[in-house]
Amino acid sequence: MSEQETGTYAEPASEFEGIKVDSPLVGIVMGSKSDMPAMERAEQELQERGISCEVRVMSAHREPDVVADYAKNARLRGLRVIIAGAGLSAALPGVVAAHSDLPVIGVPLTSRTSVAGGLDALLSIAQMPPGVPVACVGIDNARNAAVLAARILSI
Ligand code: RP5
Repeated sequence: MSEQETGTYAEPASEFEGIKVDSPLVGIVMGSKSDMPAMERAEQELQERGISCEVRVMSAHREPDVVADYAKNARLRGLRVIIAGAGLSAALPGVVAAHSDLPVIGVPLTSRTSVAGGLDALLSIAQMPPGVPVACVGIDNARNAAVLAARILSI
């Protein structure tokens, strides 16, 4: 007999058990663990605004397949904006944008061997080819990436 016929219905709570309702809206990714101190400012800003986010370390050069999978699945997983920080030849934001149509905000970072105070990363992120845009905030300004993400989300 069907639920309708017996008049007994499954508890809605148990039906939805395991479905995460507060899945992250913003993905924060960075090319190396060494980028964490700078990128934590983006996480902090989003948390203060009550915007759910996730933080991952993945390198466009060292783990290209991981980055491609993450970017390809991002929209399906409920992400709406991706913040990507990297230093040196900062390919991460551009590679994420190549594999996803979500808005990508790049954060150029300084690192131990940066050239011209991070200008290497700034140009790597900003100089994307036509049709594959990446927004670019100031050097080491991960907080602004979070503020921009909030504006994109209108939250
Ligand atoms: C970039 O190289 C990373 O984003 C980082 O800023 C820089 C140095 O990385 P590590 O050598 O510290 O891992 O890919």
